[in-house]
Amino acid sequence: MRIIFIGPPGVGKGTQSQRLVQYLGIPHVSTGDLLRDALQRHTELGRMAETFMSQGQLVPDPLVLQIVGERLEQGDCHHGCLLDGFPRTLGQAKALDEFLQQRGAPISAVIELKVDEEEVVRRLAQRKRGDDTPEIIRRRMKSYWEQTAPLLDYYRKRNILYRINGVGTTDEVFERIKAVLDEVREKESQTQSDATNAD
Ligand code: B4P
Repeated sequence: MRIIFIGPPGVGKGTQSQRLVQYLGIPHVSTGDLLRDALQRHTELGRMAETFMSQGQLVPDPLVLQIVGERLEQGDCHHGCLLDGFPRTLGQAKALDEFLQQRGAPISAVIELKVDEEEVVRRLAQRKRGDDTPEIIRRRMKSYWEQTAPLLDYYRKRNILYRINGVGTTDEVFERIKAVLDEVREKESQTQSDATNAD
């Protein structure tokens, strides 16, 4: 399965992804983690990304596409993965479509996690990561609504968008996502077996 997680900063994408990849047996591809890792290893890409991340801005598409492209080429991603925080712009979404089309690898589902802004600010204030200050959180929110939220329509039109309430305990939220993905997985295996029977 290929799953995309979309939602504003601090909505719980990273938290839920960690549990879902264990449940689904697919790798977790988080662009936030990949960029932070590049930064820690002092690579040139990491240094360039830091300027944007520390100011709460999205990292430019070419840098993100380079780092994700390299990750998705690795063998463990060939049969599926969970994309956490990618794509975040229309340019990234189109580049991903092209990449997957060339490999005959469709997106199974796009999960939109939703919580209200007050709750997000409260959660992030507790985490205390370098980019979790009130001013930077506001900028990250702005980037989300301007650049990432339009993607919801892009995937809704393709009937692969599922909206999940992210308020509640992590167990409750996990159960909601799991129920949706179980259904998607069931449909995928039905389609596969229909195709096999038709051959
Ligand atoms: P990310 O690392 O993706 O971070 P995020 O969106 O802020 O966090 P997430 O939603 O995963 O929240 P989490 O589960 O951790 O991005 C960081 C930066 O990298 C971006 O601002 C951008 O600069 C750059 N970047 C990344 N991808 C990019 C891309 N594709 N293009 C361009 N730039 C990109 O949860 C947050 C907190 O809430 C945690 O402390 C958690 O414990 C808590 N929490 C989670 N679920 C909870 C629940 N149910 N109840 C209470 N608390 C909960």
